[in-house]
Amino acid sequence: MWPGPGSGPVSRGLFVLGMHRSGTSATARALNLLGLPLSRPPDLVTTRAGNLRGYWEPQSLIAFNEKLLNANQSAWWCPPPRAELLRNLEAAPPQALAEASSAFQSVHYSAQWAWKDPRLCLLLPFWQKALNIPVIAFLVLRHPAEVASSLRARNRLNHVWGLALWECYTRQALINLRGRPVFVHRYEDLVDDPEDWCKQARAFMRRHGFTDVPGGEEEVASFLEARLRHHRDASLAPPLLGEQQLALFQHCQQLVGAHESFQPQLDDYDSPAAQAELAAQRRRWDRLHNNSKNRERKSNSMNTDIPPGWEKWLARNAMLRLDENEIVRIMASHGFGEELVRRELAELRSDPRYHAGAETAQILQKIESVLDIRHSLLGLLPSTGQVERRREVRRGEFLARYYARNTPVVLLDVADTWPARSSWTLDYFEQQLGDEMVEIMANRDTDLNYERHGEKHRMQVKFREYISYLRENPTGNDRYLVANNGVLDLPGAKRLRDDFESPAEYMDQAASTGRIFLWLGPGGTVTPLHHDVMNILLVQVSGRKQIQLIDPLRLRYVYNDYGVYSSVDAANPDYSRYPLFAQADPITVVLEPGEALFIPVGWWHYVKSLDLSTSLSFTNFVFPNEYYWRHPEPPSS
Ligand SMILES: O=C(O)CCC(=O)C(=O)O
Repeated sequence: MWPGPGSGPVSRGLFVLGMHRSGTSATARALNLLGLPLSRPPDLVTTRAGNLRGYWEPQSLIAFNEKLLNANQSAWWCPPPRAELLRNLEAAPPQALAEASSAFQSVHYSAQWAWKDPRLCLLLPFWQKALNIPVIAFLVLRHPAEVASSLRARNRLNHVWGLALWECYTRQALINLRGRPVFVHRYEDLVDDPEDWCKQARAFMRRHGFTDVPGGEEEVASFLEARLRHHRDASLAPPLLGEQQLALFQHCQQLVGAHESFQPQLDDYDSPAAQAELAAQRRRWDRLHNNSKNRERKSNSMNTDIPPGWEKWLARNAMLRLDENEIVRIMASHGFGEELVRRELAELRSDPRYHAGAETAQILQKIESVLDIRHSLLGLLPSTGQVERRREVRRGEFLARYYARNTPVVLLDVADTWPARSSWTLDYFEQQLGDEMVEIMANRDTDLNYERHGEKHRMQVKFREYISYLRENPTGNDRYLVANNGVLDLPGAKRLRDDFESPAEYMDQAASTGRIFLWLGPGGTVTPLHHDVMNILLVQVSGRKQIQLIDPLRLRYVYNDYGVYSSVDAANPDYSRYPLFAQADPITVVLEPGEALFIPVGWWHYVKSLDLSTSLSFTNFVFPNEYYWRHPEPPSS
């Protein structure tokens, strides 16, 4: 059970500082594995199954910090000049400090903690005042060119901008940490030699009164290994550093190591180029911010105006070239006058932003036509709409017929010799792992979107308690041990790994850490319609599962509203809201014990257990299995 908000002291903590994209997340997670809690788990930002990347930072405090920057007419991507920020933070009223302290205590509940947010480079003086505790810190450094390339790939910031941010965050971190105990390391120190890093980090932590937990080195190494695999950025030409940036970077290199009283030697001011770039970005922030304020004013003052939801509907359909009369007719049926709608359309079409949107929509529609044509051509084959069920598929054939062709198949013989097939009973799990703490997803019955809100549903239990729950509840959807709980990566779960093996024809047996996942739950568990970001082999060890599969060529029929999720309940589609889903053409497969379903990357699937069930999913194929995805997400403000 997690203690309630604000129940613990905030007396001892490690602040993890460093520029965005520098490895602060990996550092926070590593400290966490050495024994420092990061925050209440529901508040922690991490990501989905099979993707071990996470940000390992409490969401509510990120929001708090971003609001602090916004109050200074800035944001993480356009930080304010240091002197101005300090002046404003210094003048923060007691109420703001009390609010900060209470926000902090509601997520950092334990007597010791680590807190990572790159914004701390800028905001540390404020937090020190609000929390009134000694600052002890880890500072992570990464080469500015790598940071800038990463920001470009991930946030589409150009190199000049990325370097200016690196310079500003790094400089402010160094200055704000002056005189404090600081452990400075490079991202690559952690990645290249996690064991040595852990040794040094432990020594530093102990010297400063933190209690670490034994072990953890192996987990740190395997976390980093998995992270690295997922973390390669597209290689781009490295940006050129300015003279002052180079000097700052070189000085940073000299600072690597543990300091009892950190004494960096540097100018207080960023290079003129960085200052100019960030000033330009702040003007952009201001324009964006004030424009939206003006819009708010405009829509408040004119009650004959079209509300934002309808404005968006109208703009989208105009860009998708829905006939103007049809737009007028639909809006009229919702009470909008014809003249108003036609005026709004004319105004919209005179805006260059409309033309940019319309061009994008045309390309999108063209891509959709290509997908539809491919799907209808495949429909000419009698085998389309069925999933083959095969034995003895050799590696070459698997590649040529299924993997490279993005075609699902049921493999009937991959688990024939696994001891797990007979030994994995609830009694056996209890005997082998009963005393281990495991994570499960819980309270799913209280939340229609339990899969999307996975973070909120994580719960730690003794494995024995979960087994008792399964005995008492052989059916239901409230609790489920899923891939995302990472149980097989617990040191105690090693014993289970001797009970099965990665199918050698398709899998790289040496690369299994962090890439094989256990699913254990009652009959009736449902994993709602989604797709994975890589290829998966789902092997049924015991019990049956029913799976609905939808070809990625049917993308526009599944209403992919966010990330990898569909908004349709595939078991009970509401066709009045989601009429296109009627053309999604799902294929149903029932997986019996011992059978394996190859779910190719991007294929949508809805999974329901028909019995109390144990499955394993494998992602460690011998073939490349990493893809670059862009998903729908809410527009950033
Ligand atoms: O077995 C389940 O409940 C879901 C499996 C799944 O969706 C997956 O492996 O991606």
